[in-house]
Amino acid sequence: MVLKERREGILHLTLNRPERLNALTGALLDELHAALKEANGDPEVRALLLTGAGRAFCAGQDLAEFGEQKPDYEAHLRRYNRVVEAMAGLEKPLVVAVNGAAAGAGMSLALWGDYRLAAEEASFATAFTRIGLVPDSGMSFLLPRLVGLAKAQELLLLSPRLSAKEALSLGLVHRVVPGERLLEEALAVARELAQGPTRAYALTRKLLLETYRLSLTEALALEAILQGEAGRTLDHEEGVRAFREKRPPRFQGR
Ligand code: T3D
Repeated sequence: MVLKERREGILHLTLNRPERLNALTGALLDELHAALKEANGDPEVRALLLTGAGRAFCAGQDLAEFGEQKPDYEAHLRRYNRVVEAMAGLEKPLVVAVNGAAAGAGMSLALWGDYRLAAEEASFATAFTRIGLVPDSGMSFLLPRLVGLAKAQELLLLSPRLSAKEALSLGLVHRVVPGERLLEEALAVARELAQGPTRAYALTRKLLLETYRLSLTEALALEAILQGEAGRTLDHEEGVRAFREKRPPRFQGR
């Protein structure tokens, strides 16, 4: 259900239930969680790329998973939350290539990428309230931060289906490319990130999330602590040396 392929320091993950638009089941979420944890602990992996197989990126929760049974969503969400915590806590950058429809929790997963590319034919829909649910998988946390409260209200309450172009204009994705070039372009970004200063990226990710809940004084203090840590890395030494020697740096991710 989750295809894994490693190359050039990149772990390429593909949600692979194309016959169901890669809709999320408990088993798929568990596989995704395991892959994220494994990647995080593996120093050879210095960037991740997430995409979907077939014509969709991910249609969110598989609405057929529970059949006629009434699911215990609160319990089921623990599986989602583990995945989201793993994505938020990644110590390497995550590139997301949205190849088609991203709806509900599928849209949430896409938004957790640090760099998000969309194919021209991709679309985005929050979808939750359309089926009488509230936003989950971090959508209520991320969406207003990405697009502002007013737009988040509209996207969550009315759930319009946004084109890739609209998503770009709202800042939901960083770039839109023709579908046939999506993977190539996403891999190029992932490759660049995989050759970068991995610790500095990890600490930057952490800062960007943490500062939302901190006062300015606390944010400045955290910046100082994490700068101290970044300053002790070999990559920082290499970055300064390369600058002085007027050559591109050769970062090792340490
Ligand atoms: O803890 C919990 O479990 C709660 C967590 C909730 C998290 C959530 O993600 S809630 C939101 C769930 N997702 C949705 O409500 C999205 C539903 N799907 C759609 O809105 C649309 O299908 C898409 C925008 C994703 C794609 O539209 P389109 O026009 O390209 O395809 P389609 O014709 O609507 O769907 C094609 C088939 O996929 C169709 O099946 P059929 O008729 O060919 O047999 C459709 O039923 C099926 N499908 C689409 N989404 C889902 C799905 N089957 C199961 N689960 C889905 N989410």
